[in-house]
Amino acid sequence: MKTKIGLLYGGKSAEHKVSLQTALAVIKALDLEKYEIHPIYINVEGQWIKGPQLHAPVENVKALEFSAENQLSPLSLAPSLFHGSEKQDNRTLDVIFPLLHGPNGEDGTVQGLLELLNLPYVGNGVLASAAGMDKVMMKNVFAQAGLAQVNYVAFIRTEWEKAKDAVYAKVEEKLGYPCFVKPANLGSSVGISKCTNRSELEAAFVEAFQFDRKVIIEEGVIAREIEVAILGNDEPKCSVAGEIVPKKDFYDYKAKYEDGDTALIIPADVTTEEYQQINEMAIQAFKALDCSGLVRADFFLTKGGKALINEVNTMPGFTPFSMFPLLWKHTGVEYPQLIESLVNLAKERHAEKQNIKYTF
Ligand code: G1L
Repeated sequence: MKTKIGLLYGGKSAEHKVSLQTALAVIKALDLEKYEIHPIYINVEGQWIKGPQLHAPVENVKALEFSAENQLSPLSLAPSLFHGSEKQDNRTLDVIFPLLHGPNGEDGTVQGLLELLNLPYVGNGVLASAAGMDKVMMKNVFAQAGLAQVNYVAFIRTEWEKAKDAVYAKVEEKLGYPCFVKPANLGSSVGISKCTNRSELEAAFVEAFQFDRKVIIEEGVIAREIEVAILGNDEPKCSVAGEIVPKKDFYDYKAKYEDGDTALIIPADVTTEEYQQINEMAIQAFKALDCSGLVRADFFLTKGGKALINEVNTMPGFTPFSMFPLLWKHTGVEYPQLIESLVNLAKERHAEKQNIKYTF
């Protein structure tokens, strides 16, 4: 019997278009002998729209942007409630593949909905998705796990508003310059500033607080940026390492997302000891955050060969040209195989959960 994949994409976020491109690539890679593809489009208004089952790859993203006529209540995805366009076919969707970013998608909310519906889904659960979306939470978890990372401090808006000078003084005392000011709660690099003095620091706080009520300030380090990809559930495996070489001093949102002003080097030129360190830390981070399915783990590697974990991305870029799939390709796992593994990991995790007792 074919596995029915519910492909959930689009969304009310800045990455709507990225999500569509990714959905297109995933559709192309899914083996139609093994999988039925049921697209579910979330438009920019946030409406859920069920498309017709796909029997062949689609040519472009236009074919994935359905009009609001076939609106669907997210709750109707529930096994007992599901009535798709194929009414004669009572089988529910077997696995949901959520390709969504940002608030309502990457922060655990969609995962929560899928939990309530008891539907298997690809990737991280509620806890890891939510913790992975909040830089302060994530770093606190890493600290508790004993993972090496740069020094950081965090403030909420009201703390800052009440005593700005004390806040700046604390940053200077704990971290000094240069430092980076970031909104705690954003997957991308909007609202991020590099500061080398007090007046830049003041401007950076104003900027970052536009995007979140919580701000994190990180010590600036001179280091290479190394990333690895993790795949698995309870026994996660690590890919080869890749390096990101920014062509500018500091890689801002525009350089990263619009200009493609970075070079990816895979495999990264690191020593066996450096790779071993990164591999172990990435798996530790995956476990500390209770991740499942996948994660991209980003590191700083200092001149002295010390690895510091920077962050993990629970929903990494996922086109065949993104770091995560490229890292697995160089490790010997091609894109279609990667997708198949993720679907199997989703089924596995869901099956295990069915055996858990909730009462006694
Ligand atoms: F489903 C997975 F595999 F967990 C998954 C989900 C989402 C992998 C990668 C992504 N990535 C994204 O959603 C995106 C932020 C790149 C937008 Cl498409």
